[in-house]
Amino acid sequence: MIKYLLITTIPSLFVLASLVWLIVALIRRSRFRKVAASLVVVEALILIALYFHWFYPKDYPRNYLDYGPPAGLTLAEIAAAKNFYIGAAIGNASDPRYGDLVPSEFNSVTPENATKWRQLLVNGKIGEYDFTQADAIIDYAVSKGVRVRGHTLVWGKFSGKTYPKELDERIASAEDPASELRQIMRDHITAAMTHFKGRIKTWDVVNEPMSMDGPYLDKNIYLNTLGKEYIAEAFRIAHEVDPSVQLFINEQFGNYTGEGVEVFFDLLKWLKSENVPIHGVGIQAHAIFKTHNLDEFRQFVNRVTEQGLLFEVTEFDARIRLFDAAEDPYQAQADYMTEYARICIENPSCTGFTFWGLSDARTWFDFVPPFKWMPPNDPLLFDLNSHPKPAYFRILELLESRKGE
Ligand code: 9MR
Repeated sequence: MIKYLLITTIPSLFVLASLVWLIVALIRRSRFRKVAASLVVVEALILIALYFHWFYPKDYPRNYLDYGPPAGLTLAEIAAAKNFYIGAAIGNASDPRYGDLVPSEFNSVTPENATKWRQLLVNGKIGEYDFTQADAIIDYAVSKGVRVRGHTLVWGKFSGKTYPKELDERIASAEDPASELRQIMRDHITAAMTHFKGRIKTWDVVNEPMSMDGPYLDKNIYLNTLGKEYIAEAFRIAHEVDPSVQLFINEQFGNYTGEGVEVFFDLLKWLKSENVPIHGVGIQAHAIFKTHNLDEFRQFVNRVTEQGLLFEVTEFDARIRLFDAAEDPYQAQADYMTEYARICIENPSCTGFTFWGLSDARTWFDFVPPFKWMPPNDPLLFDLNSHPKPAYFRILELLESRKGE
C-alpha cells in the first residue's frame, strides 16, 4: 500500500511544488522562470508515465482460451471424492453470469458479506435480524449439496461495515462495559448459529484478530474491553450453542514469518492451553501488493497442523497485475495459484481451499481503491465469462492425486 501511495503522491507533490515555484517566478519575473517551467514539464511527464504504468488499464494475452473446455470430472466432483472442499465466496445465489459453477465446480461456498453481523441486522440495530438475503444464498447452496462456511461471528475491524456502530455507542455508555459486551456477543453468536443450525457446519468464529499495523493483537473494541479473553469466550459460546460445528479462527498475513506470526502462534498456544474449543485455522491468502513466499507458507501450514488443528485457505485471490512482468501473466498467475494450492491440497489436515469470488466478473478488488483504478484485477480461477483459467486444470490434477478418498 505504502509503495502505491509513494509512487503516486510523491511525484504529484513535486509537480505541485514546482508549479508554485513557477507561478511565483512568473509573478516576480525572476530569471529562474525558464528553469521552473522546464522542471514542471519534466515532472509532469514523469507523473504521466507513472500513471500509465500503474493505472492504465492493461490487456494481457489470454492464451488459455485456446484450450478446449474441461472434459471429465469437475473440480467439485473430484474434491468431494477426496473429502476436500473447493470453495468460492458468493454474493448472490442465482447471478446468471456464473452459470452453474455452484455446484458443478465448487462444493463449498462462503457468503462474501451476507452472514457478517452488520449485514444480518435491520438498519444496524442490534438484536433486529433480517436473514432473508443470507437464507437465499445458504438455502441455494444446501439444496445443491454444497457446504457453507459461515463468515464471521466476531470481527472487530470496520465499525458500521462489518459490525454495527451501535456496539461502539452501547459499550461507551455502559456502566459495566465488559459484561455488556459479553452479553451482546453471546446474544449475537447464539442468534446467528441457531438460525443457521444444520445449514452452516463451519464458522469463522473470530476474524482477523491481528492488527494490520504491527505485530500485536488488533486493538479493537473487543480487545480493548475484554482483553484477549474475548477470543476464547467467542469460541466457548459458539461451542455451547452447537458442539457439532467446526470452529475456525481466520487471519490474513503478508508474510508467514516474523513477529506478527509468532504473536499469532502464541495466541493459538494459549487457546489450546485454556482448552478452548477451536478446531481450525483459516488463512485468507489475498495476494494484494505481492505474492506470498511459498516455502514460508508451507512451514506455516505445517506448524498449524502439527498442533492437531485443521487448516483451510479461506479467501484466496491474486491480482493479475502482480504478474505483469511475465510473458504470459495468466500463466504466471496459474503457476502461483497452483503452487499455493499444492501446499494445502497435499496436506491431509488442510480440508478446503476457497477462492474469494466465483469468477473475475466480480471481485472485491474492483470496488476498493487503488485497485479499482488499476484494471484488470482478474484474481480468480474463472475469467469474466466463467471460462476456466490455466490454474483450473492443474488444481484438478492436484486434487486427483490427493490422498484421502
Ligand atoms: O469482499 C468483501 C467486501 O465486499 C466487503 O465490502 C468487505 C467489508 O465487509 O469485506 C470483503 O471481504 C473481506 C473478508 O470479509 C475478510 N477478509 C478480507 C476480505 C476482502 O477485503
